[in-house]
Amino acid sequence: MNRLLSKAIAFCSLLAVVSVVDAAGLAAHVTNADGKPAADAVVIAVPETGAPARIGKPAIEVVDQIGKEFTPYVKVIRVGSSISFPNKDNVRHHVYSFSPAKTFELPLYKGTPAEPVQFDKPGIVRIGCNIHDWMIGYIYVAETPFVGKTGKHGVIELEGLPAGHYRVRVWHPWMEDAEQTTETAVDVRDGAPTPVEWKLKLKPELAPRRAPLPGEAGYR
Ligand SMILES: [Cu+2]
Repeated sequence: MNRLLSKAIAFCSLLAVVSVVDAAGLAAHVTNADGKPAADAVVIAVPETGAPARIGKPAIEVVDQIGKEFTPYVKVIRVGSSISFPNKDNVRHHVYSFSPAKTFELPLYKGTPAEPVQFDKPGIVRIGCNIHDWMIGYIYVAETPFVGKTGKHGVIELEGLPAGHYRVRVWHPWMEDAEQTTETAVDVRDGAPTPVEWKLKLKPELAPRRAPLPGEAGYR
């Protein structure tokens, strides 16, 4: 066999291995108690065998303030990542959190604060604004790179998981039961994504999330 051909064959078999590894994944489907899709549900997969693969690096992410709302409402990051909180409104905001996973404060400001905030502990960080009480958002700081949140159809596909045993759980800002009660053992194999489903009891939101419209009752 000539050398070029054997190199080509070696390259193709490498591609085959990579595509098989990439094929393993989880397809999560989350609904409320009535079976309606639950958006903004965070799905977390923790490998049972060995340490989580170091995929990518902690990053600098963004949570905007637009129209007196945090956007996105739920932000998912890996532990060690940082978030910048640019204010895109023409009023000042005062962003804070009292959550044990990260207590911080960005006193009244416009524009982008100079320093992003680093999240170095896993957990849930509830953020608010001192001026606009309805402004609430959540940051889910995950201990694993295998994490994502559902879209409006209540579905999230986690891709690129090494095949193996995982403890998989779900969190939603309005869930009644503790996050730990949702944990389930899942065997992820190469091939089609392994399905996992949850039906969550969700509380009605305690406070209206949208800013009141001009002329409507409510504070500004
Ligand atoms: Cu505000």
